[in-house]
Amino acid sequence: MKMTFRWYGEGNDSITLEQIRQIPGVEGIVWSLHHMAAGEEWPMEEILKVKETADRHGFNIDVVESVNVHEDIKLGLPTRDKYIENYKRTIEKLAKVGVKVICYNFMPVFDWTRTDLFRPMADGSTALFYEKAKVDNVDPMELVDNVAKGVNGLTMPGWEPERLKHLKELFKAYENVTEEDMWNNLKYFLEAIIPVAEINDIKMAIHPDDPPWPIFGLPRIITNKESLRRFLKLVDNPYNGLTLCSGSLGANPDNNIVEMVKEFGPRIHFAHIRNIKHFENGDFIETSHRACDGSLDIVEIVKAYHDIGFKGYARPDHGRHLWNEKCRPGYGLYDRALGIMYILGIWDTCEKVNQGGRLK
Ligand code: DNO
Repeated sequence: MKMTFRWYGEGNDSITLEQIRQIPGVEGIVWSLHHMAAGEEWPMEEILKVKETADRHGFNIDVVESVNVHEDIKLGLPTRDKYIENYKRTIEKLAKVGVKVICYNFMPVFDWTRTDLFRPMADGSTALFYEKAKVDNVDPMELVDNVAKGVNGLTMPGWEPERLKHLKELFKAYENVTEEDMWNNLKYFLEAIIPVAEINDIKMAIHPDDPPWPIFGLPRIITNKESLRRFLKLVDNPYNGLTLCSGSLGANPDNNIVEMVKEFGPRIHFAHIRNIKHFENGDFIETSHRACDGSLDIVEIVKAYHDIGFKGYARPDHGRHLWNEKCRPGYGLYDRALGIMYILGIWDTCEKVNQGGRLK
């Protein structure tokens, strides 16, 4: 397992590379050109700039999260071809600086969705929270406004104001789009890009829908084991793979992440590891990574990765906001650093036990 840390870029993150450098085990930063609109071809100079900055601090830039997919591709509009061409050109450019994995998602309109970005927890920290009844009843415009207020002017992937300005039109465009249409549109996209990814030795890794069920009447298709199986068969090629996000898929208590790690192992190119706690009414909150703090057994999940000899990339996913840190929701320094130490603690213990070492 190669440990990474998501970083939003120079001037766009409260955390510095010097700070990340001091977290044990981090080999690379997970990055993107966050100001690029979905569908645009990424400029080589800007890619090179990120590479130089990362090099100076001794990090690899092997994983990009995300190269976003233009809505016309998800909708299957005739205009999709030009955006797919741009996507291919971006893949080629990223290969030139040694990128190995591209994470992306195929969620209509919204990326991840929460109702509360700073929900107070009993210990005085705050965390991302999802209130089911609220999403079931709220006008999506209101939710977008709340998120915009909560982030204090910082960009949030998936919630770009530019794109969400057109929310009404977007909803209209999806009105008659079914799940089967989404599957067809995804297949069309994959058939076009996977051969380019393969030639350029870049593994594509789809991120599951978060939460893994339809919201606001929009179709969502990457939600459980069956859909992951179907996805991998759409284009049955190792370059067509997964970002297995424990917290996204784990929001549905029926999803068993350990089983997924075992079944999809070689096709998992990127592991997002985080815990959440379910409530009976369908709400959930993002807890610390520790197994006993949430509903997911992170010990078993990390052990499953170890058991399959996972060689891919991993990152701690969202963390709580601790010690009054001012940061992007879910992306503070402290709790993600603690998460890494927990994950590596489990990993190192598995290593030692496997080598016949005794735990004294
Ligand atoms: C949330 C993330 C997602 C993820 C994208 C991938 O923090 O897990 O925003 O980066 O969905 O495209």
